[in-house]
Amino acid sequence: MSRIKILGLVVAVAAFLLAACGGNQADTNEPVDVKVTLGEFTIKSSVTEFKPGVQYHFIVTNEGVVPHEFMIMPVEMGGMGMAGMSMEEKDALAFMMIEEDELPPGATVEVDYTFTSVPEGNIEFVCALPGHFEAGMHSPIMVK
Ligand SMILES: [Cu+2]
Repeated sequence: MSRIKILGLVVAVAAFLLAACGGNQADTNEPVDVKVTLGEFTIKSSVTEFKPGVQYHFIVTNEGVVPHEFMIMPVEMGGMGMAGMSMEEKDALAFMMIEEDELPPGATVEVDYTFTSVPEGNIEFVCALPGHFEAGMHSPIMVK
């Protein structure tokens, strides 16, 4: 290949990359609303697929009759490790959390969160109050 052809190729690749970056930037300008509903013992979300670098505006409502909490965290082996963990250990694993004090019945809490990278493992929305996870209060999401 001649030097001119290689230069042309480099310019074409650079132009393509610039275009791709521009597209991503447009996406991140507006936060994406994510409506999450907590109940006994369910977590429902309007969005279950997330992209790193995009700002998400979580609107979390407790429609249940007891307080709940909301966490985004890795759940290994279908949550089998969760039972042996203290609340502090679970909290330390969480990417983001809204504590039960802030989510009494009927409460709505809004929090912005951006995934900085694609996390390893199975990521789920979780309520880790004693017995709640086991009763079904977790819901898998995708970050890719
Ligand atoms: Cu709960």
